[in-house]
Amino acid sequence: MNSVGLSHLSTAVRCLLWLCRTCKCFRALCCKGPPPPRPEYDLVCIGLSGSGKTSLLSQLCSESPENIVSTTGFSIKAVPFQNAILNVKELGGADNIRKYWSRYYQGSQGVIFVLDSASSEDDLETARNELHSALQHPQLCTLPFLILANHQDKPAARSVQEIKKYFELEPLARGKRWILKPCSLDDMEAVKDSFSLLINLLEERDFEPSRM
Ligand SMILES: Nc1nc2c(ncn2[C@@H]2O[C@H](COP(=O)(O)OP(=O)(O)O)[C@@H](O)[C@H]2O)c(=O)[nH]1
Ligand SMILES: [Mg+2]
Repeated sequence: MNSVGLSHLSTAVRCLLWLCRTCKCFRALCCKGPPPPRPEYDLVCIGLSGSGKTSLLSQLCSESPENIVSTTGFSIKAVPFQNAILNVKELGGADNIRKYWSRYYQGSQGVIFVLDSASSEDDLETARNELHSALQHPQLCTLPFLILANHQDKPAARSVQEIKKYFELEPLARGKRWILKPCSLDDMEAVKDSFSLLINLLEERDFEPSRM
């Protein structure tokens, strides 16, 4: 390149730099940086053994269903969504583990409670008692809750209205932010929609004056 070409090039570069410095729109187009990081939220996922916690979370992480084993202690998964990453701590739901759940609540920003809508009356009652304890626990009672009435594909599954009534959610959870949704492993799009609603609730908390 000759000296005239070089001088034109340097003028063009200087013009570009000036435009970037002075014009916001031009800067937005020309100096596009990486997208802003997605917010992360720490959630706790509880529910009796067999309710489907690991299966649902694994599907959301696109993990192979063959690798699912019963959760004896707890496990943590980073579940990616378009507008947020949810760091979900799943607590094992066996009888001898549930009494330790509350030791793992600290730092949670939201709760996912999974129940088997087709379970026996006894198990449904146990699930109701556990959900009531969680909704009233000092470390969880102010957090948004997503309650997933799972196993809806089974003929014996109770409807979401039956579960709402049986779990006495209306009086207990009045004034709290909670979402109750029917779901099954067969319809992961519906599960993702339910998680999007939970993310909306978590985002709302970010803008609450008390947290600013
Ligand atoms: N039919 C049916 N089976 C499910 C559903 N969700 C989970 N399961 C099955 O229930 C069993 C227990 O699931 P798992 O995810 O280990 O439950 P967890 O103990 O709550 O983690 C597995 O065999 C799953 O395949 C569902 O929506 N419908
Ligand atoms: Mg599990």
